Amino acid sequence: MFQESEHSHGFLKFLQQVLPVKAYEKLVAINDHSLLKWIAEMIQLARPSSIYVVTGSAEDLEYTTRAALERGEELPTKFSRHTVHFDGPKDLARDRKNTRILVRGGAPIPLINTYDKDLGTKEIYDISQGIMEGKEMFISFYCFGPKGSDFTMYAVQLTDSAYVVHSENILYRTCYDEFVEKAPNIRYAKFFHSAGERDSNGWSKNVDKRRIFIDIEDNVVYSVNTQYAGNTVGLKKLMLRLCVYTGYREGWLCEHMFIAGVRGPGGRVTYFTGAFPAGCGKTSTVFAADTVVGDDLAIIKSIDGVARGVNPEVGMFGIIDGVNSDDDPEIYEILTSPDTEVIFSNVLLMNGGEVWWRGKTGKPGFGINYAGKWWPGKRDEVGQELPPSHPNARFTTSIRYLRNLDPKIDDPAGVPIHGMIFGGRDPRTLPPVLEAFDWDHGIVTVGASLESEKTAAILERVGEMEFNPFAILDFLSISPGKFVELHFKFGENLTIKPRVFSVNYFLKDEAGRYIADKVDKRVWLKWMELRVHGESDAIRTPAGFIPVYQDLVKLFDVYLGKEYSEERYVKEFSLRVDQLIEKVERIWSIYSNIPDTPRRLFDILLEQKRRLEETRASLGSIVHPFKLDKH
Ligand code: SPV
Ligand code: MN
Repeated sequence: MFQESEHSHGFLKFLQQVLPVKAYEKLVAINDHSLLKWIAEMIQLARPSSIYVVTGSAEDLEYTTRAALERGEELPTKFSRHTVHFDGPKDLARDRKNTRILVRGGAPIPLINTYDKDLGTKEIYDISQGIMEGKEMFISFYCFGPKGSDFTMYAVQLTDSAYVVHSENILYRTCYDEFVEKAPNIRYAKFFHSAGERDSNGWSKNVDKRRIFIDIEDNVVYSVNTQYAGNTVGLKKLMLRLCVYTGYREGWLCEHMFIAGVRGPGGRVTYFTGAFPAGCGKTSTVFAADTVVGDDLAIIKSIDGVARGVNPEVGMFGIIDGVNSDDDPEIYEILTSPDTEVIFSNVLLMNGGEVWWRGKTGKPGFGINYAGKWWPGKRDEVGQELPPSHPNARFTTSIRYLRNLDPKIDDPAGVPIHGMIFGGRDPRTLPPVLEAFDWDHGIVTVGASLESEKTAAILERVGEMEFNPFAILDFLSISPGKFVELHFKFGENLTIKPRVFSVNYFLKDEAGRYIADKVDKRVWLKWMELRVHGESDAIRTPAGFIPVYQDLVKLFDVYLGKEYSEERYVKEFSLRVDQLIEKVERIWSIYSNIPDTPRRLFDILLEQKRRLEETRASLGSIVHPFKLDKH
């Protein structure tokens, strides 16, 4: 702790001692003593051997990129701006168990992993004593949103990982100047990260002491003994939790959603957001749209009664597994161009500097991957063949490389959101596209009811549906009940409420075959675009609106040059009433155990169930769409 008096600040003296002159000057140009004091405290705790302040200048960016290579956090490839990072075999994904929301007294929040704030802070401080000894600490500053925007939040990252800073320099807008100009009149999050001790492979050694603790009250996140970006890159999923909490207190939405534009008649662009659990088509939906604003996160506020959204990021941290030149030509081109800047993580780096992942042309050859040296046919300790690249291997690159990047990506006012799409992996129940009756109905029966099939290897549980409301369950810092209530309130203040849609690309027929083609999502998007503008009819079912057959025939012809048979329509859009009722019951029972769920959610579920039961009584368990009325 630092000695304070009216005229002298102990923390300033300390900073002056430990920082090189230039770095000290850069820091104290930020007129925010509480920030400087926190930085001093963290330096005193972690005891780095040197400190580097990243202002975002070309020199600083260059320094960080070089440091990542020199320190073996990233490895070079045959292209100078493509590098490979390995997280290590025990650090390949987000750590749900050790990611906890710190709350005073450790009060439980339904479905959220909480921990007593004092105990958590003490634990982190104990683990972090001297954790940066012999290492350099980077201090960097970012905007979470466009510059000069009321949507934007701010963040300071302290880390001993050049890989984390390099990632953030790609994924976010560097923002040191804004701190100098605006602090202390800006609100910012503080991220403290250390990869901890690293072994000869560069992997974090003490993963048993991996902790990701999120202090929502003080806007601080601590992350130690881990490297995987979902655990370490402060502004990604750690910021999301802080942002959700701030939004809840202030009445706006921070969502795990993409933002994309769909072109309609006359060239108009209509914006949609979309929430999907991992592996359910989120990225492919973004690319099936016509313009891209963002691929992962959205901040949505009501401005003059209109929901407007910004993408707080400017880069993508995307799944690379399966990315191939036929299905994902644009991403593939970015990932294989010699001039782009890309960090590949947990792919195969072959001898000779070529990168390989599942989906890349050519065969994988000798090299290194997430588990060390790799050769064709290599087996792990239990005799299982080791895949060359990991299923959660990823790429980090700028969104600005995209040809169809939306010109409004940097617009401080964001874009108007006319529709929200929710999608899961659902083989049995939901049709490919469905529109809710209204905002509240959509929030309850689509967003808050989002589920996705488990694809884990636990055989007897495959096919079970996993509850993931708004595809944000892993990132919620408040109760799901409160999150639903927030959406109701948000809707009340809107004069134009976004339409709410459900999509499902994974419906199977009786023989267990997927019915839809990968490309079909483009048609569902175009249908939704027309619905938003009231330019397409629909059939009213007890669960929401579905497309009219003739409209789909036209859309398939115009956008895909394909015939759409009546047989397929009947397969895809026949209402599976028994399953829909079961879904309502499942969701009902989950929220029954969440005490702060608003009454209105149960009312809406009950109405839905009643409508479905009435339909079943008159039309049976599977209802042919032609038997239902046109709206
Ligand atoms: C996700 O899992 O939703 C991701 C990757 O976008 S992570 O950063 O790990 O959350
Ligand atoms: Mn995500």
